[in-house]
Amino acid sequence: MSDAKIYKNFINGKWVESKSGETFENRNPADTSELLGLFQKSNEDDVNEAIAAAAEAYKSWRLVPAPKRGEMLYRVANRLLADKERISQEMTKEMGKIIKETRGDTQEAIDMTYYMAGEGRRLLGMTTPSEMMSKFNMTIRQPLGVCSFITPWNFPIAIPSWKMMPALICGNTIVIKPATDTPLSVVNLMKACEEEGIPPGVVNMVTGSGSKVGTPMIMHGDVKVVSFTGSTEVGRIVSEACAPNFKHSCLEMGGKNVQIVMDDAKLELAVDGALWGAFGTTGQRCTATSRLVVHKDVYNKFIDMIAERAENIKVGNGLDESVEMGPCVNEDQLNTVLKYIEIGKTDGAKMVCGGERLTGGDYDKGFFVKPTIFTDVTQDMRIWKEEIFGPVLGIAKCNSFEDAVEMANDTIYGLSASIYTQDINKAYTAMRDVYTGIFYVNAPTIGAETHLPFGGTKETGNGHREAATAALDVYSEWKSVYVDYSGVLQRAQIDNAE
Ligand code: UN1
Repeated sequence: MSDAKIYKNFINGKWVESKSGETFENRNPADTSELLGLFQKSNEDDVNEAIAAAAEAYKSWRLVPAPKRGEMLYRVANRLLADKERISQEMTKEMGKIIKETRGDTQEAIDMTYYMAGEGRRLLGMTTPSEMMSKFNMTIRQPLGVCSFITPWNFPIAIPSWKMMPALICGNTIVIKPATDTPLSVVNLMKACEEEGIPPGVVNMVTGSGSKVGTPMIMHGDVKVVSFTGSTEVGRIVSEACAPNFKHSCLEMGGKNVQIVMDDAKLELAVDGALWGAFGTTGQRCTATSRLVVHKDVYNKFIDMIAERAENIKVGNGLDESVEMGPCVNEDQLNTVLKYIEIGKTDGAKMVCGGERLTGGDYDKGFFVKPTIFTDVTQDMRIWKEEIFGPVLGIAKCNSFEDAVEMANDTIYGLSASIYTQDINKAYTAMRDVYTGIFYVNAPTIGAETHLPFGGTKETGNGHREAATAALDVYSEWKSVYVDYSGVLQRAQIDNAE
């Protein structure tokens, strides 16, 4: 056995080994010879223990005044801020995205934690008049209990924080299963909670596979909310598993996000936006720009401009500050990207740059692929329809603004969209008519801020939103409270007509 560092599960305030006695490896996708550590290959017994701890902790955590819970979250945010550089470096090593982006990821978790800490002194309900005399009406938020979180690898600490912080401030307790590619970032989040005094059992982490850990986390009878970010395919399974017992589920799934470029757009700006949207995070964002719809009058010019720039994107190890795009997260993801490149060619799209794995020298140590652009993409092609989750951008031509809006909506997904135009009427019309959860004007499809709702329409989501106060609706239920201080029986809707 190697001398690799062993990371444990975090259950009831303690770091513990899995009952399975087994571990799995976490390697650097930019250099697979680098082993970051061994993590617990957990099973249902571990999940049951974590959920029992969370259920027990819930009894007292729900009664801690929300401002006190908020104070604890402020300390957790301060801790994350103090450790930001280390956390970000470790994230780049386990996930591959460039260091500027992992700093952004960590910052998103810090922002979310401060934001939800502040909610501790709000969690606003409403008071409203009663239809009867001497009666007082109000609404209060009540927590639900134990929440199970299944989180992805593309935002290894931000997305866990989007789920955890609103759940905690509302008074719930949680169990999280991080993606097997990025467990170290969630270990860092757990450590911050442990060091800043979040009581034992309030936050728990169990690492391992979807089938051995994720499934029991969803099925367990004491779990009240399941929040999942990942593919629409898996989200559908989660949704169906939750349905029989009416367990709440919050699902954040696929995207096939579009950037529209009109003939009056500032083309340099639109190219900057498309490159960042398509190739930032190696295209591995659910908000990534994977479709570009460009007006016919600027189509050829735009393609020349973007292809040249994409060709010169510096790909490499994300710890090198000058690198602009890191590797794919793992071999499977690389193979998916290469498969879609072949599909694009077979379907008749024209490849104008990229299209292959990067090899030679340090590239051979990791899962690197060139930023790839297809033009002449049509609406019947698979690269137009299917989420790729990699650095592959498809460009299609539109004849008019109306055409562009129709094409933007031609997808089963509805996460993010953007339009580049100088015409305010077109911008507002697109804002109204493109049916997504997030919309940008003269900005790329990525880059959501933590104090606005995050999520999508159609097969991207199931009606919930993460982040902002919208997240509180996932992790609390309304209770309407009526206090009658008249001293007599007053019957609503019946006898108040006198
Ligand atoms: C995701 O890809 O799942 O808006 C989240 C953005 C980021 C979050 C992306 N703030 O691109």
